[in-house]
Amino acid sequence: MAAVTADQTTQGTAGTTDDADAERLAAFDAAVAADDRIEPRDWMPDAYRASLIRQMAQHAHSEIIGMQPEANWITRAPSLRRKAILMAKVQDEAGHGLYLYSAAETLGASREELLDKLHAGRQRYSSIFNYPTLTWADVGAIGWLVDGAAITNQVPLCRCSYGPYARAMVRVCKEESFHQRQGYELLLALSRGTPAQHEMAQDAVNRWWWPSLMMFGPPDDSSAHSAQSMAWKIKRHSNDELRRRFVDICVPQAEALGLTLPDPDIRWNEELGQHDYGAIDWTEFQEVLKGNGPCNEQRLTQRRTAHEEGAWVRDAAAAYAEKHAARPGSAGAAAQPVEATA
Ligand code: FAQ
Repeated sequence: MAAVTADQTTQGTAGTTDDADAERLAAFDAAVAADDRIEPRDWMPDAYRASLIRQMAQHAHSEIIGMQPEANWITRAPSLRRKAILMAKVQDEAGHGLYLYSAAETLGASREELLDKLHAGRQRYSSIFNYPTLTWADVGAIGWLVDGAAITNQVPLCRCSYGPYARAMVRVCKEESFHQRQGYELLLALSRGTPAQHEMAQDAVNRWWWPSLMMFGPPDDSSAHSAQSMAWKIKRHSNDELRRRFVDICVPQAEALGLTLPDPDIRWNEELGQHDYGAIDWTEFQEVLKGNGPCNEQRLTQRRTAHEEGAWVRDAAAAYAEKHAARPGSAGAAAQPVEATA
């Protein structure tokens, strides 16, 4: 962004603080309008920073809490191949959390602070991860539908106005795309398997369909943040636009899978060139957000326990870094072990 940097703000050319503020805001607005990226050292309005931290924190928390429902099946995967794939996928989700916490750090929000807020119930994570994984087919339904919804939402975030968030999304989307395909392939194998396997796949889709639609957030007329986030080009599309796009993607895929989406009201709308779909139970969504979903308590308790049990790892890593930083002539990175060459 060729705008005013945070350093320059202390030496603005305008005579008064008001003038300087107006100049910085105008530069920020112009950068957003021109589709330039806002970078960490650029000046930005406090509300823009706060809104990004809110969304990115929720996103990061979703990635790490989202490891739980699928990790539940790692020990029970039906083959070594499926187990290896699932382990890699769950590990990828941890990686996504790390990119996002690092991106949030560029806004001045430390990972420690964000995790404390998650554990205290003061920041959200996606509603979808408060549903249980009851059968092996749920792993396929999560890959196909949950990762599919995540990609639909996140591809436009690759063009988010905030540089570090947009760049993190590029890699995340590539990996989510692979996750979505493995879920689809898993469901296809079950759908074409025995009648019992087909039934298990259909039951998983029945249970995950509606919560997946809720991932996109409340309807546009009750979305508190959409208008401002879209004006700032954090979000590029509204919740309902993306939800409808997701339905359009899923309808032919369900057909190819030989599975039925559990909504008798889905039909092609010739005029809109998109599918219509049935009414979403927004009361259920609000209840999950309030903490009353089937697994809210379990997910948060497990997260807090994992954090407490991992304290020794964080302590050891910090002690190691401190020891190496204190070595004479060491700049930290120079103290890394060097691989032997032949
Ligand atoms: N769950 O005004 P809006 C994944 C809250 S990653 C919980 O519309 P906004 C990968 C919202 O925060 C999935 N809360 O908000 C994976 C706000 O509350 P607040 C996560 C929700 O921000 C796959 C209030 O409702 N992805 O799945 C939800 O403009 C498999 C009003 O809502 C992201 O986070 C919800 N579903 O739009 C991992 C993507 N929806 O803060 C493991 C980035 C809304 O006022 C396994 N985030 N709320 O208290 C976004 O795009 C947006 O934040 C939205 C919400 C679209 C989620």
